[in-house]
Amino acid sequence: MAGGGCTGAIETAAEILIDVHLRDGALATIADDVREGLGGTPKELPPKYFYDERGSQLFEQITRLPEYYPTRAEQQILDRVAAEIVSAAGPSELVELGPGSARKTHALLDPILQLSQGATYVPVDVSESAIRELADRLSDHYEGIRIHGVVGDFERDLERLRANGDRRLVAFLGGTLGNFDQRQRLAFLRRTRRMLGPDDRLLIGTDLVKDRKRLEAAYNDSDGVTAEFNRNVLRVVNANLDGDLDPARFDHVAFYDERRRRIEMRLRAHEAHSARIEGLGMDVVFEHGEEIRTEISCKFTRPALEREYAAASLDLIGWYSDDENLFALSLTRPT
Ligand code: SAH
Ligand code: AVI
Repeated sequence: MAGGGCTGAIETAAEILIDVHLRDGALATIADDVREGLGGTPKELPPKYFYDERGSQLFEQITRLPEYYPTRAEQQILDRVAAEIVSAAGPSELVELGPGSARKTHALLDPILQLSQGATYVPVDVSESAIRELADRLSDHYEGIRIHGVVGDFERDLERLRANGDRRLVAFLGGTLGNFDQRQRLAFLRRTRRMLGPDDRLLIGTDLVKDRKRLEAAYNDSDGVTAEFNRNVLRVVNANLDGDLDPARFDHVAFYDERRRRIEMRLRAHEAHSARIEGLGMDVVFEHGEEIRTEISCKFTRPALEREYAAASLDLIGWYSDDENLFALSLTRPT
């Protein structure tokens, strides 16, 4: 995301189109989000700012950590049920919100392209490097695929996705729904619901409630990759708003809040200091031990999700879990 350009469309090859909506998308909100988030108490920053090129690479490393089970669990489910879901839904377009590297997406694209040669894949991600890399890889891998990448914010830019009359499968994998709080989830689900025609389907991956030990290990890996990912949000703020926030002055903190069923990730200042954010004309003072909340990662149960889907006029029509019941895929359709 850092260093991204203005709105525009770049034809990179006959079958790849990449739209870039940054200045009026994700980056349009960074000044307001940082002013509000670091100006208020308690301090907080939205998780979408983790993902510049370095942040996207760090997340990719997280997915391969022994402690971080969600990616492997979701891959296992997809390998088992993706073909069945695709054959029932019959999509000729796959829209994926926040695909990252889109490694797991192969499980959906393989059967979609078998069904419909020339199907369209529409990945929407704030990370420009992620969109460009996946577009290169997938266009090499799948002959005939049409890729319409969108570099933008799935909280703001969904209305821009042109409906083309094709039957759509919309995928939101990885547990990213859990990075919203309940109010944001409802707003997001309702907005996504509005993209769906009667025959379209929405497939959502969510992490499930489980024991604290397993959860906390996943967000406190022994190699410190998650800690670096967490600190990366400070680098993104610095790069975009000419700041001098010092990542080395913050400890990584991640714990499970059992009552709220969510992991909270924070950065804790281990000494009192202040930072300057020139782009906002703002000095930020940190007390010793003061924290910035950088992410929540909510964990779910089937009944809780079913209620949330219903509130967004979505019917749960399929529920798929892995062998250990760690993670689930929900298949929904508009009511
Ligand atoms: N779906 C992938 C990646 C999950 S990481 C997987 O399951 O492994 C979350 C992804 O969502 C990242 O690629 C990040 O860049 C993207 N993302 C986060 N917030 C976003 C937003 N508001 N709009 C668009 N993309 C966003
Ligand atoms: C993208 N999202 C679902 C990840 C999660 O588990 O909440 C982001 C992450 N944060 C720390 N590790 C991984």
